[in-house]
Amino acid sequence: MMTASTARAEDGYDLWLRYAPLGAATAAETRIRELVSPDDTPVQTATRRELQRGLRALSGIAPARADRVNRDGALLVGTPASSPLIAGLDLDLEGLGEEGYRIRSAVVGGHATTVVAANSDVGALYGSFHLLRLLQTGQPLEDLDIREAPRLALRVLNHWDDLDRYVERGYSGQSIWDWHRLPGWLDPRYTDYARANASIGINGAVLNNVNANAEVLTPMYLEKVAAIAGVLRSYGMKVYLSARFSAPMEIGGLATADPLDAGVQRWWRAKADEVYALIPDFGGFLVKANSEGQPGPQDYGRSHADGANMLADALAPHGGVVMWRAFVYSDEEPVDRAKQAYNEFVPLDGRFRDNVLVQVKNGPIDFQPREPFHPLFGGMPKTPLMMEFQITKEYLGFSTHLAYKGPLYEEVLDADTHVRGPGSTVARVIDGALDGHALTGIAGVANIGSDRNWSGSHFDQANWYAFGRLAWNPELSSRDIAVEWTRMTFANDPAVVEPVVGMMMASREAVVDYTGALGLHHVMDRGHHYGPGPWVEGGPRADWTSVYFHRADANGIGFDRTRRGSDAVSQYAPPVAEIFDDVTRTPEKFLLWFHHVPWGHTMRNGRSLWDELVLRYDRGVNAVRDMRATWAGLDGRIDPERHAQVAAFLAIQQAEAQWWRDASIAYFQSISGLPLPAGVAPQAHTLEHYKALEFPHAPGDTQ
Ligand code: GCW
Repeated sequence: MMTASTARAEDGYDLWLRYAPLGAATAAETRIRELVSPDDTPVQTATRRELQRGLRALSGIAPARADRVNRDGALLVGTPASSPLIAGLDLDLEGLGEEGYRIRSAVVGGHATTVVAANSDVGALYGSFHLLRLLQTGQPLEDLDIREAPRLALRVLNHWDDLDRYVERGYSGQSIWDWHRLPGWLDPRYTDYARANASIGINGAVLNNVNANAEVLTPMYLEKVAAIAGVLRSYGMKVYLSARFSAPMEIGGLATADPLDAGVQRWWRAKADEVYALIPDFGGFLVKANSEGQPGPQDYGRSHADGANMLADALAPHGGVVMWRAFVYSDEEPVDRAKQAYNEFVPLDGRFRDNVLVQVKNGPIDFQPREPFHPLFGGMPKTPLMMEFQITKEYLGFSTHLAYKGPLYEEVLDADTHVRGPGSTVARVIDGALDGHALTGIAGVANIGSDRNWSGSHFDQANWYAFGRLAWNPELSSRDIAVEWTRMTFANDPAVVEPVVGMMMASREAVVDYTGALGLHHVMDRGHHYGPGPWVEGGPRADWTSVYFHRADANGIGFDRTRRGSDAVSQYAPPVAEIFDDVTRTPEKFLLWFHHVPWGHTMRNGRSLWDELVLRYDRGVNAVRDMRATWAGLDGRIDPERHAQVAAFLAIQQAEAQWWRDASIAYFQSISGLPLPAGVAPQAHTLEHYKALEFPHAPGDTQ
């Protein structure tokens, strides 16, 4: 059946801000008749415009604009400073900080009114987006009494975007930053990007790749950066840049980048002054140093703290921060790669300046479909630790596979580090509650590009959305977020919401199953990381191969990280370490992450490990087949353009899941020498066939 909304052509550009018309009954019940909101600052203007746009589209009728409340059904927005009416209400706005807000049903001037009140314009903007979300998701506007404030201070996207618009690990077109035409041409996309981010509370963006080019710090580029900052500012967003540690040599003509060299320190101070003269609210620098070939303080025998502090001192007079990445592993170090960041950084705890955050990936290896939480969370109590999640799906099927990462984020945030007893969750480490840090943050490696639908696929928009919502409140449920997103992105109809949310919630586990379950990791093909490659060995470094990580041999499989092995388990607090050290207590989802076990190891369900692994591959493929069938059943309930693309991508995913399954089984069977469990179909081709496949132009191949 075609309804009015499914008849609209949709290409995904509007994201979750489609403001699709509400049904007549809902529109009549929730209609805002009058809008009273200030319009004196850029943020106020942005807020008012968004409300007008949203309210008009949702209800079909534009609200009247007024300076005071004249009728029932009014919406009053502002701060005590911007609105005498709000000041007169004497609302309790304490504890909301600069970004929080209240939404209240009240009687103003004798009229039923919805009030969005905050301490700052940005808070009122966030509150307005929240109100629009209530309307979009079909909530009643009665008896509202909402108090919201973000749990984390810095909620930023990391764009791995190069200045030539190549996006490292990007699967959605080119960089949205059109550097060549900047600053003269401000693509309207920048505004829509900022709107989308503000709607979920993201308040910062690192514009360029952590594998940084120093040129972004030259005057020509800083002018372009300032132009972007000008657009983002109206939506409460700050810009940050990735700083290349050797910039003083590359663009400053110095002979060294030694952080203890006075000339180098002067250079960075002058550079910071120059940046802030152009961008007074510049956020600061993100740095990847001494990692995967990037320059850093260790090139001069200095520590990560020396490097971070030197930059922190340059930024401090202006209020900027340094986000120093902990994603480091040495190319000589024979130590288990999973242990290296912890070994490097824990001794530096307490040695960083106040305006430094150490940014830690969610797990100790690298954004795999499943990893245990990084042991640095809880391991550096004196240092604010920032979470780094990947939103782009480097290891979860690029943009064609449907994999909702909300459950992955949730699993990590909810993980209990036990460092201060039970309840010491990763969420409470990063929100500062556990160790009393006020400077807190979270970063997501963006999946945004020049594709019309921004993220490469319609469902990948949900990962951007979920990241933002969890950045605001890391204790939200990923299912609730999926419901919200589905209602706004597709429809409020339960016949759409239930199946779509069901698909989303099962999707990440499906990817885990068909790429390698039970704690397997880093088994993808080399370089571009597209498709299976459990056979990958040799090359420049052992810890870039698959065999290093799965360690499969005739006897068994898995990386022994117990006390008898690499002892990575001891980097966790004792109650956690004991569990991970004990094969009978380790959650089976992490079995092969922490243990090398015989192929015949008995799983909790009584099956052998080998049989279970094979059945998991099948389970993953079957889950994709089910998603496809579910989606096919939604034909006619979703607009045809988006429905068709999702359907085509699911077909790709099914074929690739089968490929992952077949190739992986072929490889592991060549090692285990065991027969497939009864009833399991053999793989379609020989192992040699899968090993010979090459993808010379797959995204990520050339860089
Ligand atoms: O995930 C890996 C990627 C690299 C990336 C690196 C990092 C930006 O394969 O492309 O480089 O991690 O996070 O620094």
